[in-house]
Amino acid sequence: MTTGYYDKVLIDYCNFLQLPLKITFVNNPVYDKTNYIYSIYCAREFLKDDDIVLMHGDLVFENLVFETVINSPESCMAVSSTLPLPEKDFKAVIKDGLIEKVGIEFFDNAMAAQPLYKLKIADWLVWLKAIENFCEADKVNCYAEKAFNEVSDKCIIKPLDVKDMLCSEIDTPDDLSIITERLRMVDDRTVYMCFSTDFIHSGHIAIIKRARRLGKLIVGVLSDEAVASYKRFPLVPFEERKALISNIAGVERVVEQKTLSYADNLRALKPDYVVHGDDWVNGFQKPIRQEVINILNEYGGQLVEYPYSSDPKLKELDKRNRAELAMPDLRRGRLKKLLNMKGLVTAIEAHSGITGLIAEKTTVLQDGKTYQFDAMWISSLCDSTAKGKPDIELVDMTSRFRTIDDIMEVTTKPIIFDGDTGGLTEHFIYTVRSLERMGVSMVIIEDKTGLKKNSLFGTEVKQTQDTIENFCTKITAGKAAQKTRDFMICARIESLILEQGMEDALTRAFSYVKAGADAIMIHSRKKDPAEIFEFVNKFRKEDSSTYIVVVPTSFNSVTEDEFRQIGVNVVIYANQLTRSGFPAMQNAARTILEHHRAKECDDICMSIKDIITLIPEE
Ligand code: SPV
Ligand code: MG
Repeated sequence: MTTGYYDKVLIDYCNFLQLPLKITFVNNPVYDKTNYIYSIYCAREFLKDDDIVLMHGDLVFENLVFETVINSPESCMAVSSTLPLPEKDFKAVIKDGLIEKVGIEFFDNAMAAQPLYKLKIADWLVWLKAIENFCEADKVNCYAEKAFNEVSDKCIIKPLDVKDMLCSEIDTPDDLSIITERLRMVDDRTVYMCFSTDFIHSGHIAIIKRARRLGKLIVGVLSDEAVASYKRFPLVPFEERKALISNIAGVERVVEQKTLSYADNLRALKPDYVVHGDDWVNGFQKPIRQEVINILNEYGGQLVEYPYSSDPKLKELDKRNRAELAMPDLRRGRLKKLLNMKGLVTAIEAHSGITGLIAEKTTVLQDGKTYQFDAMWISSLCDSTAKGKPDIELVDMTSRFRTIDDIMEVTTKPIIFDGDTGGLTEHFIYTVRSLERMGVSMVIIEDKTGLKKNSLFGTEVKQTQDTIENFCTKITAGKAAQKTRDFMICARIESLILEQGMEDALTRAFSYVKAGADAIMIHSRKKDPAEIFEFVNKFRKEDSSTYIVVVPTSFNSVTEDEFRQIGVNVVIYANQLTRSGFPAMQNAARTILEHHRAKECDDICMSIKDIITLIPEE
C-alpha cells in the first residue's frame, strides 16, 4: 500500500483492522509534489512477481464489483455501460474489445471507467516498465494511466462492465453524502441461498461469508422430503438442520424450502441476489438454475455463482455419510421414517448389485422436482429369474440372502424383501431375525401354503391359500421374534388372486392386522384396478393406520397420486427392470448372431463410460 498524506493515520488504521493480510506500506516522501505514478515507482520492487489489483485509494465499491474484478481470468478495468460519460473523471477508450487509452480527456468510443484493475503479471510488467521510464525521465506529475496509454498495444486489458453497481471515487463532500446513501441501500440488499446439507464444513462457511458480503443473508433449508428425493435421506432432520444454520454468523434468517425449485421462495422474498456454486451449470440441476434466472429476471435480481469446491475431504465426508446410511441399523429404520414423512413411498425391483445401483441412482427432474425410488423390492420372481429358475421357492433363503448382501454392499436405500410364503413358522422366525440383522426394513409374506407359484398365474395353476389361523400364527411368531421396533412384517393377501372374493380378503386383512402385521399387501392380477380400489376403500373405513402395499403390475394405469388419494402407502414396481433388461439382452445376442460381429450391436449398448460411472470407485 503506497502512502503519503496522513501516512501514520492510514497505517495505524490498517493495523487496527487486524486483517488477515500482510500489508507492506511504502511511503512516497514527495507525495505533495508528485502524482501516484511516482508512488507506484517507489513500490516497484514489491510489484514484480505476481498478478496485481491496482486501485485508487478514494474508490468505493460494493463487494460484488471487487469479486468480479478479482475473479476475472484476464486483465481488466472496471467500466460502466450504463453510467453517462463523466466530465472530469476517468473514461476508457475501447478498441476491438480492449482498453486502448485511459484518461479524463477522451470522449470518443469511451466508457465511464474507474481506476480499479486486475492486471495479469505479463500486462502489468509492460505497464510498470513504462511507469519506470516516465519517472526516470522525471514525468512524475501525470496519472500512471498516461504511461499505460503509450504501451497499451502491448497489453491485453479488457473492459469489465460493472453497469450500475456501486463503484465510485469520493472526491468531494457531495460525493461522500451520495455514496453514503448508496452504501446504505447496498447494505439493505438481501441474498438468498439454499442448503440441503446435514453437516457444515469449511466450504459452506466460505460460501456463507461470501454471500453475506452481498447483503442480508436468507438461507433456505430444504425440507426432509425434498432432500430425500434429491440426494439421500437426511441424516439430520429438518428442524435440527434449520437450527444449525440459524446459528452460523452472517445468517440473518432461515426459511424452509419445500421443493428443489426455488420458485416459491424467490417470488415471496424477492432477494436481490441468489448465490450458488457453479456446479449446477450442467447436470440435473440445470433446469432449476434456469428457472432461478428467469424468476430473477422478472424483478431484476441477480444470480451470483462461485466456483464449486470439490475438496477431496468433502468427498470423503460424503462417502462416510453414505456408508453410515448403508449400515443395518440406519437403513432398517428408514422405511418407516419415509412412510411417516411422505405418506406414500415407491420401491423398484432389484435383483443384483447393478440393478440395486439403478434403483439407488436413477433420478428424474420434472417441474422443478426430483423423483427417485424410495426403496428396493427384492422380488422372488426376479431373483429366481436372474438365476434361470422358476418362482416356486426353489431359490433357497441362503441364496436370497446372498442377493440382499450383494445389493446392500453397493446401495443405501431401504429394502423390502419378498419372503414368499415365509415357509414353516419355525423357519420364518429365523428368517425374520436374519433379515432384521441384515438391515432389511420389511418382509412381505403371502398367505399361501404348499408349493407356491407366482401369483400372476392366478387360478391357472394349483395354488393353496393358507388358513387364517395358520397364517396369523406365523405373523405373530415373526413379530415376537424381531428385536427392533423398526422391522416390519407385511401380510400379503391372495384372496383376489385366487378368486376367493372381497369379503374373504377383508376378513383376512383385519385378522392379520390383529395378529400383529404392520402392513398388508393386497394383490390382484386384473388390469382393471376396481377390486383393488374397493378393497382399499373398505379397509380404510375401518383401519386408517395400517400401511397398505400394492404391486400394480397388472393394474398399471393407476398413478401414484391416485393410490395416495385412496390411502395406499407403498407402491412396488415389482419386475420392470427384469422385464426390460432381458429383452434388451436377447436383442443384443440376436444382433451379433445376425451380423457375425458386434459393431451393429453397439448402437443398443450403454457406453463403457456410462457403465463405469454408474459403478462408483471405492
Ligand atoms: C414378486 O415380484 O416376486 C412378487 C410379486 O411376489 S408378483 O410377481 O406379482 O407375485
Ligand atoms: Mg414373489
